Amino acid sequence: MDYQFKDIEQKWQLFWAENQTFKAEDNSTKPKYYVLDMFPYPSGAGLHVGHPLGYIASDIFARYKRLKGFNVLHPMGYDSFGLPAEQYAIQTGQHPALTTEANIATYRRQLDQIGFSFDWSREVRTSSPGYYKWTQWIFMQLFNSWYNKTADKAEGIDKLIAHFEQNGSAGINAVSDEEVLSFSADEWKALSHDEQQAELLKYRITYLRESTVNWCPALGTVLANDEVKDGFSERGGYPVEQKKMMQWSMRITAYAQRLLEGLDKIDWPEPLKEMQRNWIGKSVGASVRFPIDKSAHNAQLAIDYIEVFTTRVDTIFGVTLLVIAPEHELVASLTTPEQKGAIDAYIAQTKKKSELDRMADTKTVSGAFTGSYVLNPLNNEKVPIWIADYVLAGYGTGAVMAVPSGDQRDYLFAKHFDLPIVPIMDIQNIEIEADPTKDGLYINSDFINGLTYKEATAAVIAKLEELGAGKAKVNFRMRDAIFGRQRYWGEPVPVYFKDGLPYLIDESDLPLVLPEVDKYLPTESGEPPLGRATDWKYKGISEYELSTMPGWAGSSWYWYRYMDANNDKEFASEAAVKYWKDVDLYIGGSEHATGHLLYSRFWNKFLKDIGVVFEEEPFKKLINQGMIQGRSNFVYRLVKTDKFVSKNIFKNLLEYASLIKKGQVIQLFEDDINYDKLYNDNVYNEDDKTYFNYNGELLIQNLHVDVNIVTNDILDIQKFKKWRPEFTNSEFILEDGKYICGVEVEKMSKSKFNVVNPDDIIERYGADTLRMYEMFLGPLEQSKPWNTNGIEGVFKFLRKFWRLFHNDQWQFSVSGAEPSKAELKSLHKIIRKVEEDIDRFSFNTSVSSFMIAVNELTDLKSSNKAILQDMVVILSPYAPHICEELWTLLGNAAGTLSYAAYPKFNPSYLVEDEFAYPISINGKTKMNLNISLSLAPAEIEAFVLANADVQKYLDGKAPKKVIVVKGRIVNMVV
Ligand code: ANZ
Repeated sequence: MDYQFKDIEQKWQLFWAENQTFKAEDNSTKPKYYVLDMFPYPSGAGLHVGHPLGYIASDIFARYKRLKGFNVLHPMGYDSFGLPAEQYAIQTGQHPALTTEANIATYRRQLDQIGFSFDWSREVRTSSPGYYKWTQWIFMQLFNSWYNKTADKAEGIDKLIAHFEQNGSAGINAVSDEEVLSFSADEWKALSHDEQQAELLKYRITYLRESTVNWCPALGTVLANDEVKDGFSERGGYPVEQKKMMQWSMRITAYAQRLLEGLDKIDWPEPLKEMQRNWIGKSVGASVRFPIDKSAHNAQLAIDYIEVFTTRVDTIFGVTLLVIAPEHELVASLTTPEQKGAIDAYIAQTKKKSELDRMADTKTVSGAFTGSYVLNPLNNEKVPIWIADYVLAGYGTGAVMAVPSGDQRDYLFAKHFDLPIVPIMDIQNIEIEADPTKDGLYINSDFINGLTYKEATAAVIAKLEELGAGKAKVNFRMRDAIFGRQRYWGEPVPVYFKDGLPYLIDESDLPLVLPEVDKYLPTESGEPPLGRATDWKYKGISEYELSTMPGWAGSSWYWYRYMDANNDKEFASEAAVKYWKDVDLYIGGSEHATGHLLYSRFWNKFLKDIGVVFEEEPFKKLINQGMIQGRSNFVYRLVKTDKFVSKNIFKNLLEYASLIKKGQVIQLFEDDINYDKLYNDNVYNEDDKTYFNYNGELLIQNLHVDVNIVTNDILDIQKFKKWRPEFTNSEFILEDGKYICGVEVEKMSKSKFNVVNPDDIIERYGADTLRMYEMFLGPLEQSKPWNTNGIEGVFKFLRKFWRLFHNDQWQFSVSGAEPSKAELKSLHKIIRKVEEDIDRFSFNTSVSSFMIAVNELTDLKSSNKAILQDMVVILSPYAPHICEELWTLLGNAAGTLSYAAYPKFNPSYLVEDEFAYPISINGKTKMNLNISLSLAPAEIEAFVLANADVQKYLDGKAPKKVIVVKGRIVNMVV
């Protein structure tokens, strides 16, 4: 029978599902291997051919590892909370759960069709209560923990309370809010319950605190920095303002150093690690306290100093102003009545800018003077306090000692406002940031004059410490992560309120199920949608938290759930976590570099600290698959006509257009163009349908056309006319009888009509062809356009492979004879090649090697059973359906080849590939030696040196140098 991919693929997909072929064992004597894909958000559009790229690669790897004797965990699930379903709910009233359910069904159907070897018995959905029960449980553990810096790990809040009861706050070295109280044990005990709880909140790893957020009133939610562009929401373009709100946050900063160090121990792409390093942003510097000059209006101020963070404490003698963020808590108290107008106006102006804009804008100089001063702790000089938006409230201390002679921004600021600039270095041009490591020695204070950068830094820190005015400090750019959205479709936070303070609900009340609401919009009073739920109170009395968890909650631990997906007693059993440990291979997009991948590492470390998981890092090896871009096709319409010109004619027209500009005569479309008019000024004439305007520019519209009605860039005219009603009467100006479309590579998107649905490819060629073709497109990590031009070739290859097992009448027929040397050589070449390729994740190169091997075997007219059976196993990770079918036809016991043994490479079959290497000693060829071409240079060297004749020439001496040019010559110098 000819290659009937449809029947074969359906048959095996059914077989795998019915037999749970890919169910991983939880207890196995085999070594474990965990292959994970980033699980998808099930969007309404379904999968396009770009989505499965990474899944195909990981599936090949998973199947390969099974053949190699591993117990493979290869699960799949859905990150199913998220905005699109909620937006749809707002528009249509359809419950997001229903939309999500329908989308998941589409995804599942599409995934099944591609023949993935997922263990579906472990499927997870972040939006199902059985799953988010454990997301809520983890939240509770975070709430019940604090970070002990001395132990460098999270510990139970009970331990902190016990310490407070015995010793008060003394001896606690914690990651906490800035303002924590100092108290004795007795003082602690004297605090009221509420006061104690408020204090503990400053230590909990997840905590409620007032923070500045990007608030979008129109969308009724807080937006992340990357969702805001130029002060407007990216979606919808609504104004966004900075607002202080009570928000749940996660103290990820406690883990900054461990997150940084862990990067050195994992096998991830270097650029990705670098992004995380930058995001974490470790800076080594000092904190310095500048005493506030209280002679003026603020004599009553309770706070005595402003603390700054600086990485250049050595420049302290060049400080001529202190700049604090407009949001700094002291602004109001520091502002003198005379300056109030200017300060208020400036604050109003900065509210419109997002933090990202503020960081990005290095040119605009703006700010206002508060009217107050601080004193430089080292020389007592009076330094004015300004506010400016280049200082960010959330970084360091939100205050900067500005050194116009040392820092470019400070310099621009001082210039703009005509403030003094005191040089710190003996350099000519202070417009260039002073770099003491290059520019040499200090000049403006006896204290450090003549010292080098290192010496000056150490001296200043020592002096500040002595004065109690500062100390060395490491700062991280990373902030605590906001953990809440004012939206409906997310995990409810398992918290209720009593007297304004948050408390966890009882663990036995988990999961806290998302309540029903009448509308998915904020309430009239501006509360999140959960505020609409009627009778939704804890134990019937207490208000619940109304915000829901952010998108990253459910995805920050999901790989553990797969280890024990159906456990309703624990998030995963200890035995399962101990067995599966961590993810050996994780494949997914690089867009998650600083989101998902950082949060996951954070939660993983926390879960390890509390003893429920055992590895410090969750994902040992990670690969970012490239994006499959769309390959868009275009048609060219002459404006205001139904005429479409083929691509090269359009290009000619462009050339002619430039000729007209130059006033040259043209000859084109004799019938269509009135030349006389072209030369008049008023060439553009609607009624005449002339195609050029006054400037000689073409009036041609460039329209995207659905790539599914274009084959090899040739438009199917009949289909085009039917594609949209407005094209029914189209006319075409063809070239060589065809309409050729233009091409451009763009993002794959519905609006560009360049989306290719895997369903269509599978319908035409089958899943095995799709799988191999996606790999064939190029290296996995690279982005590349989808281009169906080569897909026929891959399909033909599979048919040719099938053909090897069949005679001319398409009857299955293989021979049981001894394989020939040539056959064995072909086979073992490919065994080795594919093994090497897969181990390097180079899937595209394997595909071409398969093609070569099948051509070789076809040329050899091979139908040898032993050879072909091994071929089937090697190819099966790539094209599993056809291989399963052939495996059965070859007479193997009923069942799957998924757990067959991977053929063993035997180098001896390749030895006849020899080359007669000239052996040259001191420039003279002494003899030729036959050596296998498969040997590496070092092996060739060893082989040559061991040869008795060579030994004779060397006369017992070791050569000084041996140069092996593989496949050419061996040179020795003695
Ligand atoms: C004095 C100085 C002199 C500085 C000099 C630099 C050069 P990184 O490396 O990113 O940590 N800074 C501190 N807090 C800030 C804030 N909240 N917003 C904006 N800028 C802030 O940068 C630390 C440096 O950035 C600090 O060192 C401070 O300026 C500024 F010749 O202090 B420097």
